[in-house]
Amino acid sequence: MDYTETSKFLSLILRHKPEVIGISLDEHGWANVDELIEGMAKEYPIDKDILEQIVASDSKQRYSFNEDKTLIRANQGHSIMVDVELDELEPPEILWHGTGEKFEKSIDEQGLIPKSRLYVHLSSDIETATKVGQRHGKPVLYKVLSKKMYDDGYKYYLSKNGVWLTKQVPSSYLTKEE
Ligand code: HQG
Repeated sequence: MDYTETSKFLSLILRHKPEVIGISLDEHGWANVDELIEGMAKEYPIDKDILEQIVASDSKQRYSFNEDKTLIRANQGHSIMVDVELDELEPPEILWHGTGEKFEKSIDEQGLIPKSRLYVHLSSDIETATKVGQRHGKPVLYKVLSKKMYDDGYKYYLSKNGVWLTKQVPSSYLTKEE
């Protein structure tokens, strides 16, 4: 069974719109597993075993359970104000951001901003950044001077599933890979 559509819906609920199924997330982004399954029942009927299977097999490890598996949350990517207790860390020298050509002019002027999400998403490898960029059309790659930013006082976070996050990247820390 292919649960791609179910997983996309799960992302919508746990990152953006829990109200769609009449549930809410707590301040740390957790949803109650029983409430979630009940709320999803009409459109995407699943049980706890299937949910566990989706979480375990997710290609980007987008979700986590708490210890006793009564709560679930997305590891990153939120647009709603939750604190998923991200690890604040020193980033590598360089990180990558993939975007679409249509955003290039605006990014060159304003730098990277989170738009609808809480953070700007950065990758440690070019391949991942390219894939992220392709979601927006013809991909454009930016190299981010992350260590220099960090040394200048900007905070960096690493999500549980390995995505680097920061609040913004001023254009002075960006170069384009032609
Ligand atoms: C762009 C996926 C104009 C930014 C991926 C991006 C990622 C600007 C778009 C995660 C801008 C926002 C996030 C500016 C930034 N002017 N455009 N100043 N600054 N942008 O989807 O990074 O599969 O919110 O470049 O793997 O594409 O969902 O962010 O193109 O980790 O788990 O505004 O989503 O993960 O788009 O993707 P998004 P993103 P999942």
